[in-house]
Amino acid sequence: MRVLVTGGAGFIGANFTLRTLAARPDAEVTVLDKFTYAANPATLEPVADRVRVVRGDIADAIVLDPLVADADVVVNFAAESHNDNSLADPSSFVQTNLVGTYTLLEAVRRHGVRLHHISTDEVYGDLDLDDPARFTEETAYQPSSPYSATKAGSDLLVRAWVRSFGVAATISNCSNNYGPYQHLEKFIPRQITNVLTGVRPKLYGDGRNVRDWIHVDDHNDAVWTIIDRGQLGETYLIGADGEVDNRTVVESILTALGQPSDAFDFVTDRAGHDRRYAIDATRLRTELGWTPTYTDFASGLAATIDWYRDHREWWAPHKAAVESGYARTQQILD
Ligand code: NAD
Ligand code: TDX
Repeated sequence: MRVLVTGGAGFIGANFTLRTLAARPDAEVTVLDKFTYAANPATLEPVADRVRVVRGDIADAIVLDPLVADADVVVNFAAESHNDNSLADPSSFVQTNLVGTYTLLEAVRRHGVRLHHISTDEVYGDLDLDDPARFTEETAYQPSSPYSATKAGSDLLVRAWVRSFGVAATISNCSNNYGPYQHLEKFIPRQITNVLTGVRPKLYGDGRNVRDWIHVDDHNDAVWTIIDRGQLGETYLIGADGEVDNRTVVESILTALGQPSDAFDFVTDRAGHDRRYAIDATRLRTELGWTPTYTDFASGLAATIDWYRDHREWWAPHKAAVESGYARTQQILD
């Protein structure tokens, strides 16, 4: 099978590429990636002889067209992905997440190629901490940030192209991923590498916001399950029952790295900060038979801490720039 992985040099797409090469000897993988600040070229270097890597933009139809024509399936991970950046400047989010997805849809439509579109649970907005509800495929879209609004729009474009033009597509909306090769701007790698470099972890707001954590390998196994057995035109939620509040995550990282569990700072809260996300993945489990491997967040987090401790060469050159960017907008609160 010829697989085109857009955004395949970023966190989830690169893990998908590495896992596909390891588990699917029949797969021929091409990565199309713009190599924005979020891509780390070091991630795919060890497999450079087994993957064709093209530097290009999903919003550029001329680059995209021959790659799509040559594929059996396109898996679209390419996106601007960080909420904080979308608050500072939404323009690249509109361009890549909306115009890019539109350009990709037109290419798969032209060539009759199957698409799987990767999306997020943030399209559903947020839940109160004491609300027993979780998101399902039927929950109404109510995105809060420029990032989640553009992801919601991209999902709606995919649905319209399915209905109006018969494009063969599926969509998945996944909860927060963690694991190796995640950019240092994101919560878990930021705090692990803070502690490893002698900087105190930084919690937004009161630290009680809840995220529903899933290991990136479980997300990517679910994506292959949907490509193999999902119904065309359908949406599947992906989650592994991993709800934890941010303060607990930071305390666990500090303890695992031998620091006092209260050695963190509270900083300026994120504007419009979603309170809680929670996924009900019953449909994926019962209809398609997917189950996660990492059912214990604590052990998945421990493995991730070990990975960052053992792979300083992957992240250390980028750490100072990420922290100085945050220092411009965030103040430590008393
Ligand atoms: P990431 O920021 O680590 O990687 C995104 C990749 O896309 C980068 O390699 C970047 O260079 C590339 N890219 C950006 N604009 C591009 C363009 N115009 N053309 C081609 N490539 C482009 O993001 P991630 O965390 O790996 O997220 C991947 C996908 O998964 C995104 O669609 C995101 O919305 C979705 N998602 C992420 C999470 C999460 O927890 N990280 C959860 C659910 C869904
Ligand atoms: O330094 C920090 N301190 C902090 O308290 C950072 C970077 C984050 N946070 C909080 C904000 C969130 O409540 O931690 C939580 C997680 O933050 P992010 O890593 O920025 O993730 P989130 O905003 O939840 O979005 C992520 O999951 C859904 C991904 O970045 C999205 O791409 C995905 O769609």
